[in-house]
Amino acid sequence: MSNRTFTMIKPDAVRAGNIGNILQMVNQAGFRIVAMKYLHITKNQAEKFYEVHKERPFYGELTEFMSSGPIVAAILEKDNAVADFRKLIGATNPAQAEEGTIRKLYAASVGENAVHGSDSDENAAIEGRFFFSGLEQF
Ligand code: 3AN
Repeated sequence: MSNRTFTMIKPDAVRAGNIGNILQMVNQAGFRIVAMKYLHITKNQAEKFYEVHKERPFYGELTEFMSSGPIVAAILEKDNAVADFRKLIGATNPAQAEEGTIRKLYAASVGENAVHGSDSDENAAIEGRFFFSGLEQF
């Protein structure tokens, strides 16, 4: 069990003005920010990031959406980071997300669901490296 996860505040949540609210929930849940940046990725970069989903029917929609506006990308640290962060964000489909979770509060649909959270320690490391060099992690 590693103590880091990777997250993105997605374009829908950025557009809705929820960066501050979401970061406050992340901090209050005990996560420390190891690395963070605000950037607008290209469609090509989104396709690389989500390559594991390439065969899924929503791949085009997902990569179009993720490159539709700026995002906040971050590496977070806490004991049991991956599992605890997924608990904090709630189910992929906000209609099934528990009360008080980030997606319940701020996500509109399964496609535009406000935040990303890594699903394993291995993917957390891969995703963190996609956005941040060693010099950008503190
Ligand atoms: P999670 O982000 O909760 O791990 P995954 O890994 O199943 O969910 O899906 C990756 C991303 O693909 C989700 N965050 C969501 O934005 C998008 N996605 C998943 N299912 C759908 C769907 N049926 N239609 C559109 N987008 C979807």
